[in-house]
Amino acid sequence: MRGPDGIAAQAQTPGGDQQAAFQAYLQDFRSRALAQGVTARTLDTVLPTLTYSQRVVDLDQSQPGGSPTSPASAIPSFAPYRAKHVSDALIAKGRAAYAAQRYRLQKIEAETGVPESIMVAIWGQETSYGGYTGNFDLANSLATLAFEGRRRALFEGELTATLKLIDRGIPRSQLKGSWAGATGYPQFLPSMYLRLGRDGDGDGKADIWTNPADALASIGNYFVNAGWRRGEPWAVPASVPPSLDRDSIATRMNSPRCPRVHARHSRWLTMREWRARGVVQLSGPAVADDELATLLEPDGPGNTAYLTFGNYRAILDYNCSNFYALSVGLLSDAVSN
Ligand SMILES: [Ca+2]
Repeated sequence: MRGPDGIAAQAQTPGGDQQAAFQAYLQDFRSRALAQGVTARTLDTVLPTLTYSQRVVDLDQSQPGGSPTSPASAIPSFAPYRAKHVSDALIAKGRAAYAAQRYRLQKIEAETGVPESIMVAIWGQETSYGGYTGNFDLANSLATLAFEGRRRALFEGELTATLKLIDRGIPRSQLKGSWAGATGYPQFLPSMYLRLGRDGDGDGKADIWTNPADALASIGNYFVNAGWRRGEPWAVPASVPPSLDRDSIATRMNSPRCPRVHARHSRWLTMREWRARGVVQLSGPAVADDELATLLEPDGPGNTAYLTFGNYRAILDYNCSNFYALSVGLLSDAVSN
């Protein structure tokens, strides 16, 4: 990650012109937000408090996706990532969270088909089970990013959604999160909360900021929406024979969404076809012969490989990174064992 002393930080000093342009943008935005159904009362309360945040812009521009110079070949090893994200401490805290929420989780799994441990693992990966959820004021960050304009449609939509949450009575002091607008235990974007937030404890409110049951129910609902298939695993570890002809299993698909992540997987073959090629499941649940899987070798040939199923894509939908999806799955397996 580039430091805040990079070129971008020097090019845009938040002087008077910048703040004036930001205020002009907010005036334009106000009419669009009214048309979207945000109340004038909320707009009149929130908009005058917003200021352009150079820090948020610097963080946005230091993202890998924001720099066209990051080399595609520089894929780090999964092992150190795994050590950090599927640590003994996260597993132990996950088991405690799993036990504490069990009675609610069982109900959510029965309703959604999403495994209890997958919901817990997302909570663990996103915020260390609620330990850290971010301190950026959502309205201020999202207004800044919308004004900056690199992804205005996305961030203006999220700013509008944040104001709708305030309209619903959620206090602004609670609407904090990452610099990019992810909020609460599951790190939902505000629009995602409006669409997929769920009440998990029956009080009629979906409080993903302080209530684990509501956060877990909302995560479960997210996975239903992302196409999670009940009773099917996410992936299983596999051994790969040195003789495997990798050209013959190369994918020919070009995914429209995060193509680099999907390009690291083989094409889809059935478990029967994998076995015929000498790729053998090492552990995990029994998988039907005609189940389709892709082969992922996160650290290349000779290291641990995974046969990944349709449900792996639902985890990628939450956060499109192979290391993230593997960590969620492995933490889930560890928590439920
Ligand atoms: Ca609730």
